[in-house]
Amino acid sequence: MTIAFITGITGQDGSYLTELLLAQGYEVHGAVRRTSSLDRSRLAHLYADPTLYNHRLFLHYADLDDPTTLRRVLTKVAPREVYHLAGQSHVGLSFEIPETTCEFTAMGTLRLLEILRDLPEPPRFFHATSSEIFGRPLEVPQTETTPIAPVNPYGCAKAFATQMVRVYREAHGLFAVNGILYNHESPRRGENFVTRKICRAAAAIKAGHQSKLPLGDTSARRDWGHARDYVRGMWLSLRHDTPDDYIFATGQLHSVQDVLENAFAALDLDWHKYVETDPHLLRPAEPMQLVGNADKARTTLGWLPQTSFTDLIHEMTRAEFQVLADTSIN
Ligand code: F7E
Repeated sequence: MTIAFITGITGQDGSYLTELLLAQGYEVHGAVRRTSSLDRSRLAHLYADPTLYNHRLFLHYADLDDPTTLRRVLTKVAPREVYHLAGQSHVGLSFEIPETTCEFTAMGTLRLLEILRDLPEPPRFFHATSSEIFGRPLEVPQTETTPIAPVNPYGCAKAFATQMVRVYREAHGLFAVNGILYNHESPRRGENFVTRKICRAAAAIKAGHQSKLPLGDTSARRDWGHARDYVRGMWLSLRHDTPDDYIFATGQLHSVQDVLENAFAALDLDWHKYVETDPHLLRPAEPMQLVGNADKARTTLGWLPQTSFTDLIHEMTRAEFQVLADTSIN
């Protein structure tokens, strides 16, 4: 049975990846942070299954700022594959907490690489990096060779980590892969990312629980796909013969307004009546034209995104509405 280790297992991507790996027959171990809340709702359906939890799915207290514990856990688990998904992932927030962002996202990745390098049999390593490394790119769409030019602390931290992964691959011979992930969403997305925020608000407005939706820049455009498609890319990239960097993207740009239109239309609402601009939600700098060319992942790994933008936003909106309907019944 192949053993995998996931940092960030309780997040959106971690939960989809865990489902995928368990379905492929893996034994899955995840690092969790000790917090006062035990809310790991994205994994709840998996630990409720007595055939999985503590049989093929294991959680360990370990964190990126505690390399001694991380080393001990990794030595004991001896995984064949490590998926590194953890980090401070909110771009807007990275302007407020740049040091924490760099500590976890940049230095945390370097610490993990150092630990892996020392293991008797270094595992294959996947690093979830981001289109934010390109910032305001010279090329549209971007490829794996587009120069790095981040415009926010989060992008800088990811740029450092991405380049370190390349260094460890080339200088130390680690099987280390950068997945350059464009925005990827789902009903499990964190509530302060714009797609989830909009879909939740549309459902709450429809149910009469909310009347206004404050937003930042609604003209901002992103390349949005479904998280389930992106975790399949992560897995495929570690099964390939050689380690490399891959863009995972849909190749299509949509605006925040397009998200609004699709989410509100799914519930027969007109978004213009509810949206207001909140200057606090405008970012000091916005990246431009972040849209990816995933040809390399398609030709080398056979990866293709399978969910359209419209289907994604409709799925998210329906899921929010269903949660409210279930709550009102209970
Ligand atoms: O913002 C604009 C905002 O926070 C998308 C992370 O996964 O993808 C994600 O980063 C756009 C931006 O995602 C609001 O200014 C307007 O232009 O959903 P987001 P993000 O910043 O693109 C990349 C690839 C990552 O790697 C990150 O980890 O929407 N926007 N109004 C807003 N954004 C938020 N959050 N909230 C608003 O009210």
